[in-house]
Amino acid sequence: MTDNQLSSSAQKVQQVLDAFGLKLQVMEMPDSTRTAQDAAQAIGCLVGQIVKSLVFKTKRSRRPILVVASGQNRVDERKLEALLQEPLGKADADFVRQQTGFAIGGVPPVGHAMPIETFVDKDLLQYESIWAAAGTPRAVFRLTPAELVKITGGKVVDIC
Ligand code: 5CA
Repeated sequence: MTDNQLSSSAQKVQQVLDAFGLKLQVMEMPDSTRTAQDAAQAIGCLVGQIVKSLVFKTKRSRRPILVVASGQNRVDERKLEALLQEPLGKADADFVRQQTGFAIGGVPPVGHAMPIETFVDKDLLQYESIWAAAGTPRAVFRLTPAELVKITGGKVVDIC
């Protein structure tokens, strides 16, 4: 299914999606999908239907934590700390790149350099379909909330 000419980062994500056997198709858009707002505009969907992939870093163990959140929501770090039972430090752009293998603006919910403990914002579950980044600031793919939960192995939580 790696048919259309995807950039190498987007191809990597397509291969990971193919491995799940879910027929999910990465698309590279003519316009930027760097932010949730950009992506919603480029796709023609609600901002809430965009899956933001936000990387956090635990303060003591310095582990990466991925939160996939609805594009209109702000993650409440206090709630995340309560779930983790650990304070959060700051994840800078280098940490995100190092842990996921992707640059901010294109971080996909799956296919990271190493598996990352993941939480799924429950607000995403209200939509029939949602859109996530696929490795670059122009690449996205459409999926259902159930598929997102499945491929991330994430825990659905109230985190906003
Ligand atoms: N492609 C779109 C959605 S399809 C996308 O990736 N959106 S995003 O929201 O998941 O990615 C941008 C996010 O990266 C921002 O919401 C912000 O939380 C985070 N971010 C932006 N700049 C920095 C930075 N300098 N350090 C750490 N995180 C950052």
